[in-house]
Amino acid sequence: MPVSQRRRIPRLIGSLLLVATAGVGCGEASADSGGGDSRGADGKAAAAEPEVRPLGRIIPVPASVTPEGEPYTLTHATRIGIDETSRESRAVGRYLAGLLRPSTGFPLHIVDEDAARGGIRLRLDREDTGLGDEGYRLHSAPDGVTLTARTPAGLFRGVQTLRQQLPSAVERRTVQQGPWKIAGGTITDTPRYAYRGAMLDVARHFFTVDEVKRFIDQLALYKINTLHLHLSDDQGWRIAVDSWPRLTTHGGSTEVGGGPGGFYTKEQYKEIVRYAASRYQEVVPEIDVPGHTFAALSSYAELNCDGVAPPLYTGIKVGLSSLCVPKDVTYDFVDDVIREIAALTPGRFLHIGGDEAHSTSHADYVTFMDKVQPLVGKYGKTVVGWHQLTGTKPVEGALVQYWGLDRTPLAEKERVAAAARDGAGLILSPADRSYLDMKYTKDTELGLAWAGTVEVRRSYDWDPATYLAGAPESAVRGIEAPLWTETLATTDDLDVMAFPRLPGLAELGWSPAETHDWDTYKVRLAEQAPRFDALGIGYYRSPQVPWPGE
Ligand code: TNX
Repeated sequence: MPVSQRRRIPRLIGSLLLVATAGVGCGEASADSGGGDSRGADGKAAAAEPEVRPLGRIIPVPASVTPEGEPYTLTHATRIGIDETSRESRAVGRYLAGLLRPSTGFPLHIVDEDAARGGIRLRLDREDTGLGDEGYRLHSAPDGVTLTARTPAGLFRGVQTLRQQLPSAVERRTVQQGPWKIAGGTITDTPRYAYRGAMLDVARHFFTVDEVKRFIDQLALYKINTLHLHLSDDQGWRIAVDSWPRLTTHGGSTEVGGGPGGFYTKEQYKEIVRYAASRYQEVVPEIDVPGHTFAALSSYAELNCDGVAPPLYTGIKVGLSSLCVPKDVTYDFVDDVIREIAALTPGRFLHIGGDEAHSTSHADYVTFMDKVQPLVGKYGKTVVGWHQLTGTKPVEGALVQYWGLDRTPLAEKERVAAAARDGAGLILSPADRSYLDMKYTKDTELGLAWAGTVEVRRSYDWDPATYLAGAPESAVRGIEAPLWTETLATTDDLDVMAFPRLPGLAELGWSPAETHDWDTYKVRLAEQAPRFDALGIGYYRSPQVPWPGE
C-alpha cells in the first residue's frame, strides 16, 4: 500500500472536456440524439444513439426481454397513473415526474390509475409473487406503458428501466428536443442478489450531505439498493455521538492531507438515510473498530492503554491504531456509539469494520470482537464486518464482507469460506475487482494500486457465485463496490473512479449469470456515455470500451 500523499493535480483533459460539454444549463438539444459516426459491436465504436433504444439495451441488463410492436411516445398529454391508496406508489410517481419534467418540459400530472389511459401506469400487484421484493414488469405499446410490481421498491427499479429506455437527453435539466419514445414489448426483471451495495468512505475525505445525495442518485440509476457509509477511521470521525461529543468536535476536524474535515449532525445523517430510503436504498453505517481509530483515540485520552491521546492523523498508512482491549471504558464507549447509531438507523445492519487491526494482537482481537458483536444484536441490528472478522467466530446471522484478492493467502480464503459454510452470509468486494479506488492503469492519476490496477473489463469479468472457492453459493448475499477516498477529495474525483466501473458491478449484482458477457456488455456500457455526459459525470474513457465518436 503506497504511503505517499496525493497532490491535487488537474483532472484528465478528456474528462474535463466531457464535463464541460455536459453541464447544467445547457439549453440546446444534446448532440447525442442522432447522427454522427457509428461503429458496431465488433470491438469498434458503438452506434450513435438511435431515436428508439432497442428494448433491454440498458444496465443492468434485464432478466427477460421480449420486443414487440411499435414504441410508446411520451407527449405533453401523458399522465402518470398511480394506485391512489398507496402513499409510496404516489411517491414513486412523483419521483418519475420529477425525473422527466425538466428535459421533456411536460407537466406529467399524477392521477388515479384509471384516469391514466394512454399514459404511464404504475401498478402495485401484491399477489404477483413471481416479481419478488424488487422485481417489476414493464409493458410498452403505443397505447400506454404499464409498470407492474409487487412492492413500491419494484416500481422504483422499473422506473430506472423506463428512464434508461428513453434517450439520454432525458437526463438533462433543461428542455430538450424529443421525440421521447420507449420501445414496444415486455421486460420482466428480478435481481440476482438481494444485497447490491456501494460504499463511500467519508472518513478519509469528508463529503457533504448534498455530495452523498448525488452519489445516492448515481447508485439509483443502476438499481443498487445498499449504501454503506464508512463513518469513522484514523483520519476522521464523521457522525455525532451525544455521549462522546469530542468524537466530532475534535475527531471530525481534519481529514487526509490536513483539510478541515467535517461531520454529520444526527439530523443530517437522518436526512441522508431518508434520501436513500426515497431511492429504496438501505444505509449500512460503519464504525470501524478496533483498528482505524486514531480519531477516537485522539479525542479521548482514556481510550488509550497508556492514557495519552495521540495527535490527529492525516496520513494514509493503515494498521497503526487500536482501541485498548483490556480497559472496561472501551466497551462503554463502543456500547454508547452502537446504541446511538442504531437508534438513528432504520436499516437492518451495523458494520463494525474489524479490518487491518495490525496494532491489536490476535488474542485481543478475538476478545474484543467476542464482546462487541453481541452489542450490535443488543440494539437490534445485524453484524456486518470485513472478512478479518472470521479470525474469531462471527455471531449468528452475521454478514462477512470479503475483500481478498487473487494473491490473498489460501489459509485466509479458506477461513472465510469455512465461516460461510458455517452460516455466515457473504458480501463480495474483492479488492482487485470491485475496489473503485484502484487505479485503472498505472497512468491513472488518482487512486491507489496496492491491489493492482483494475481496468473496466477486470472489474466486470468475474462471477460472485463462484469467486470464493469453498464457499457455498447460497451464502453469497451479493456484492459491494467500495469507494475509499484517501486520494479522492471532490465529486469529480469520485466520478472518474466510480465511472464506468460502477455500472458493471451493479450488473453483476442484478443480472442473471447467463447474461454475463463482456462483448455485449461493453457495447451497452459505451451507450451510457451520452447519459454520463447529460448527468455531468466525468468518466474514464477506457480504451477497452467502444465509446461513440472514437
Ligand atoms: C484497504 S480492505 C482498506 C482501507 C483502505 C483501502 C484502500 C479494507 C477493509 N481496508 O482501509 O482505505 O484498502 O484501497
